[in-house]
Amino acid sequence: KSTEIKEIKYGPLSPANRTDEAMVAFRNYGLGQFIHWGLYAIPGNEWEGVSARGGAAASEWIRSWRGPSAPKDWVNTYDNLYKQFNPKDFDAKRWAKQAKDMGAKYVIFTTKHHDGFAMWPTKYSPYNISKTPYKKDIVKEVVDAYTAVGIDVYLYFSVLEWNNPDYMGKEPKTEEEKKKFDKFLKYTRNQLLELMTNYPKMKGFWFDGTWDQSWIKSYDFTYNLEKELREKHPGLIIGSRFRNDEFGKRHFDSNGQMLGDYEQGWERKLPGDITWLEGRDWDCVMTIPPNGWGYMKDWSGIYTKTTDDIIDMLTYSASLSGNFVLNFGPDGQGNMHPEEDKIAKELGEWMKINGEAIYGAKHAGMTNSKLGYFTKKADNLYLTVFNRPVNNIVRISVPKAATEVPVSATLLVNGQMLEVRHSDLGIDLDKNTYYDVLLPKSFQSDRAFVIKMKTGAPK
Ligand code: FHN
Repeated sequence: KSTEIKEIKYGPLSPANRTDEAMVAFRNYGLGQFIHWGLYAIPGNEWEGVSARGGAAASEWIRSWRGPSAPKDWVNTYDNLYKQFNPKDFDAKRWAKQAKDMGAKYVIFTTKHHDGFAMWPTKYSPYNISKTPYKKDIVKEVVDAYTAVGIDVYLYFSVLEWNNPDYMGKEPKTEEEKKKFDKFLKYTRNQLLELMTNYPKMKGFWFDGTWDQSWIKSYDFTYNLEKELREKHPGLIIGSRFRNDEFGKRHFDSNGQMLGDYEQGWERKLPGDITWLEGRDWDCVMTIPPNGWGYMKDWSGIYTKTTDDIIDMLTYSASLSGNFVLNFGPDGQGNMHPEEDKIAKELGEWMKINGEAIYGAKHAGMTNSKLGYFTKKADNLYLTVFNRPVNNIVRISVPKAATEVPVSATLLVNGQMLEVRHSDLGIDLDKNTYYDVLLPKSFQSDRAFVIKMKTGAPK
């Protein structure tokens, strides 16, 4: 890895680790909700009884369904779905209440996915919600309903558009191609400015579909566009997926500096450890099925994550100072999948009791525990226990030289004081010493539970 620092003209446009109010709020969210909703919710990953599984990458990619199973004239059928989009059960207030009860502090909503269909009445394309039987501005309904319950709204925006004749994935070469793509870039800028103007309460963008050469080579345009967006919406938060430097480096520029306010690379995956972090902000976005962000009618035959899986990933993310964003894919009528309703309810019940160990909590810098994950907030140290020791002794490993050690402990769920003892095992080979928190046998829990500790100087 060369250590030579490159001269970069199109590097970061915002300081690392911003300390303004908007960014501090982002840093402390802990839990978010992603919603993928659009025309792809109508087919729900199948058509006339034929599953698109195997023929299309994922539910919201169903327009790209190819191969022997794909229905005849499928793309044309898909592009005309807007004529039947009329979600009779859609109620943004109901979604917002569910998210509030789940404990989400922010929501990321798909204003436009790769199919180019706009969920708001954009002036810049006829392919939008106003042309459907539903007619009304869904983005406005979502922004207003979620903001009203105190959940910050971020707008997902796909740059690439499969249906747009001016879009091309490859780098424009001929004069005609350059003219077309310039028109597309202007259209993109217009839509982004329109979204910020129409929905001034939005807090940021979650960009996607920025991996093609046409966009990557437009680094001068994207640099100036990001600058303009930030100037016109003070405090705006933009992730690392929006643009790249002049050497084509995405997420992090050629000197390893993050290109955006938070790292957006953790999609359906989580960092192995803290080393990559170096104080950066990040979010992990996660589907409940293995893949598939939009609605899927059929969840059979695949592993779909349980509430306990979600709690594990959420707590793990917080233990590495990141936000965890759980995805929901409502159906064509505006209802969440029953499994999503169930998980939202159960997760909310857990967060009501244990959210203190997540919201605003960060990496604790403790020696990893095999029992669960540490988070830290002010002088509180939390251990969320997933693997309860059979002897009820929660042994915490602390470097012998540590100046801060656990000095008292309670169960977060009921405030019960727990005995803490220093068990110096005298193992000379081991630079650590141990503090044991003793769990009462009488305490039982069918989900992960949190031990809240105060730390102080060793006695
Ligand atoms: O292609 C999209 C996909 O449909 C989905 O929107 C995810 C969510 O972050 N992003 C892209 C895949 O990386």
